[in-house]
Amino acid sequence: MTFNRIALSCAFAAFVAAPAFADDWRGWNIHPEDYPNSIALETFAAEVAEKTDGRIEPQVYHNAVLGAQPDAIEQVRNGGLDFANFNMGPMGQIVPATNVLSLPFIFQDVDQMHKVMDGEIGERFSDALAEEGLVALSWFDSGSRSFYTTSKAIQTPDDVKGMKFRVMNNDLYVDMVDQLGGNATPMAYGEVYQSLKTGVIDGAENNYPSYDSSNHFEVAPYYSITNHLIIPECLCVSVDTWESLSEEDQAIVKEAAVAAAKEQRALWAEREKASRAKVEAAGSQINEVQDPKAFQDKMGPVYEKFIEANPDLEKLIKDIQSTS
Ligand code: GTR
Repeated sequence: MTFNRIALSCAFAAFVAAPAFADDWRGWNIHPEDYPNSIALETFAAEVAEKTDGRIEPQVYHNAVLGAQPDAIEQVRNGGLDFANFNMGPMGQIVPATNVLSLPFIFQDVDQMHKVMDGEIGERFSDALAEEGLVALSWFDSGSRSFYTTSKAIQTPDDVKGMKFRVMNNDLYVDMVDQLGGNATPMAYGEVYQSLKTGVIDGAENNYPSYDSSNHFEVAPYYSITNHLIIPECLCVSVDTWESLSEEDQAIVKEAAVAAAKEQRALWAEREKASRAKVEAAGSQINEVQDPKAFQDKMGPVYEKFIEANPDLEKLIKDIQSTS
């Protein structure tokens, strides 16, 4: 009898400790589990679950198992998914202001990108995203992107002539490769390895950690340092999900996202070095381009066309360029 009463009260205590209905959040991630972004997303998920006492249980789905990035952006916008780590590249097709971040050589370096995104200009991007259903809670690093190819190193813009490159889903990148005399094919990240291997494309472009984790280095061993794109990434929550939260939970989620970004940036710095060392050891040829400015000098028409189509964004471009 006594035993039964204790057992019953324990069961009751367990029942009241766990929230009646935990809010299960589904989070999209393109990268494998050991990638800096993935580790930071897991930290975010664990912290949100802990600090909300299990009211929210975020789960991260790695390796793009929930779909390609452009589709995932749509799903977070319409509330089908709750959160994600998105690159601002494919975002440009939906939130035009974010296209400014995809202009080649818009940032001088990654430090300037951090200054811009962590300051008032970053808030302007967050506002533009919020209007399209995405709450950007913090900004992740994605380093800088360079071209890599299957058969020869790129030294000058002339070397790009006639080559076929995979780019992310954004017309700006097609214009960028056009200006270098190459052909660009927008393609999902998950299809690039096979396309490089079978010769459907001659090259692609990315940062060292993605060049490594996607195994593209195995089939495109010439990595030429052009640093032509520096594109930030967000930890974004669906507006629907966000608006369903109490103020207290919003504060918890925001704080966890900011902490996750801090962790991601620290892990990123280490991973860039480790990935470069790994691909070099595996036989990749890292080619220090002698005159990266020659590539930048070709980008005038990309800017002109963009500003002509988006005159209201010219000031934003200028504000970024003058941030120091
Ligand atoms: C990676 C980025 C991904 C994805 C990928 C790509 O660097 O983190 O979100 O945009 O590049 O090239 O598709």
